[in-house]
Amino acid sequence: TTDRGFLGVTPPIATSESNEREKEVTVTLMDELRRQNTFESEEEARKREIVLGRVASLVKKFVRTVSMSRGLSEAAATAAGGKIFTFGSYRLGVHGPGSDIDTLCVVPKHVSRDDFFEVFEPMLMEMEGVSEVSGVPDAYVPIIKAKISGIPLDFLMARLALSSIPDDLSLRDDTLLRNLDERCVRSLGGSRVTDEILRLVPNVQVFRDSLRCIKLWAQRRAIYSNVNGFLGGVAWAMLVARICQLYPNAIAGAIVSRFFIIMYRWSWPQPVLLKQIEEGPLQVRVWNPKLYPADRSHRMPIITPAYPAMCSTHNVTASTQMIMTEEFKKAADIVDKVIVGKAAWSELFSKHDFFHKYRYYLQVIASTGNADLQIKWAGTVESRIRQLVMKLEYVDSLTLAHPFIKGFEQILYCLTDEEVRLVAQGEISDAVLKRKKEEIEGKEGGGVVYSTTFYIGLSIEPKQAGAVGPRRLDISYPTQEFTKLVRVWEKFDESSMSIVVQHIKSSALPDYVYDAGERPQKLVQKRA
Ligand code: 3AT
Ligand code: MN
Ligand code: MN
Repeated sequence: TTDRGFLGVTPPIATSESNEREKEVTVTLMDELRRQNTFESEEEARKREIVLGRVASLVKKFVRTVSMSRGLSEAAATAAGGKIFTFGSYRLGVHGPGSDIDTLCVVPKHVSRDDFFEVFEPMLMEMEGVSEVSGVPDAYVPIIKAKISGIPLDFLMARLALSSIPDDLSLRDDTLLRNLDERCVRSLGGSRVTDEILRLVPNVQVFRDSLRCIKLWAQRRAIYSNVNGFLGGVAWAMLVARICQLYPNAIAGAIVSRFFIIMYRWSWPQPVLLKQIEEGPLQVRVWNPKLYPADRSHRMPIITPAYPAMCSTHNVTASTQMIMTEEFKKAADIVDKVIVGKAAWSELFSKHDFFHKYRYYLQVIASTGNADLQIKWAGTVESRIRQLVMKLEYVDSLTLAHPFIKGFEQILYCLTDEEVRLVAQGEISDAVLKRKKEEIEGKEGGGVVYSTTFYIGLSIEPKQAGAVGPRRLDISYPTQEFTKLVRVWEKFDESSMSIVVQHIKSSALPDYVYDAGERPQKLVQKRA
């Protein structure tokens, strides 16, 4: 708590303790979260600690090795230190079984980023129990992914302007960022933000339990995804943290209930802040809508608490904002019923109805003939989908363009070149969808096509009374603009990558978008 006696940019709304009923529903909420398998086992938790211990030693060994190769004595090389910090869901204490451990490796100034990929990565590969090591040195935030004893880890690195990294180093001091490479500043960001969030909530356990509930709800309702214009893990964490600040003595059941009501009524674009935005020692922009028009365009700004303050919700569009607001309302109604005993928590976590909700859908199909290339191409297309959504929002008769949060991947085995051509154009027949790899082996012509399909649900304005003829929906302009936009990607290659945007009726949705037994019955008959 600060010298003003509270955490946050305003005083709390209420400082009262939770009542008996709120305590009861907190117990049933935690039971439901366990039933939904959101917690890892004690065995897995112990395994993670062992893995982290081994990683911490490896980072020290890495720093020592590089230090000695730079001519430092053995004693000086050992004193150079090296330290790991975790961030992401593991650091927040809301990870589930199978979550990764996001790990930042902090090294002294004489250890370079090249060393991280040329020395640390091979050391990692040699470690016992390690698999699937893959480094991406040229990413915006360079990263090494690996699995140790079956636990996935993401490794980032930051090189500080210090000659040694002591075990008790803290990353809180903003002046540490001075004279650092931008990639190091970005890599430090995740850890500094998570630590700051934990410092800014009045009760960490209440925050964790509440966030675990909100994360599960957002995932089930298909509104957990930063790239697609919804909110990512950090943004959801900051929203929950703000509600915790407003009710410092409330327990999880009460926080969750207030969360939905307050978020439903929030007067956007008023930002959600966990503390006042501060200036700092770098020549970087700090979020400021008074100064920067780009920041003024943020519809639901949720601002990170560590310097340099940034908006974590840059991708939100008019459509995704509407969808999230509607979900806040629905959830608030369910939680109201839970509190009076007329609903169970499980209702809050019911699956989304995206593929039942709209009459028309857009399919955005990205395909290539190569698995590695497909990951990059599909990722590029996905990261531009919000641009398509924004263009669609300008179409008169469209009230909403609802992007689904994940793409559906297919490997298609084509018998002929003609089939390959059709598949690349988005004409994927049932025969091709069902064909097995063995059926094309040893055959001339045809080949394998990797395709990823993204869906956008379209809500069309009802026809005006007295209007003549069917309502025509013309989306050729936004879709053409969108395909042009993805083709200007610097690595785009006409001969190996294709992109198709087409609209289909809901009855033509493929079976793979539904769980077993989920497909509306009438439609199944019509198709048969
Ligand atoms: P999980 O439990 O792991 O699913 P999480 O919140 O830890 O949830 P991630 O591991 O995907 O999620 O991400 C952790 C943080 O890493 C969040 C963000 O600060 C950073 N991050 C994630 N993806 C990227 C990315 N593509 N580029 C840069 N930073 C990223
Ligand atoms: Mn993670
Ligand atoms: Mn991760």
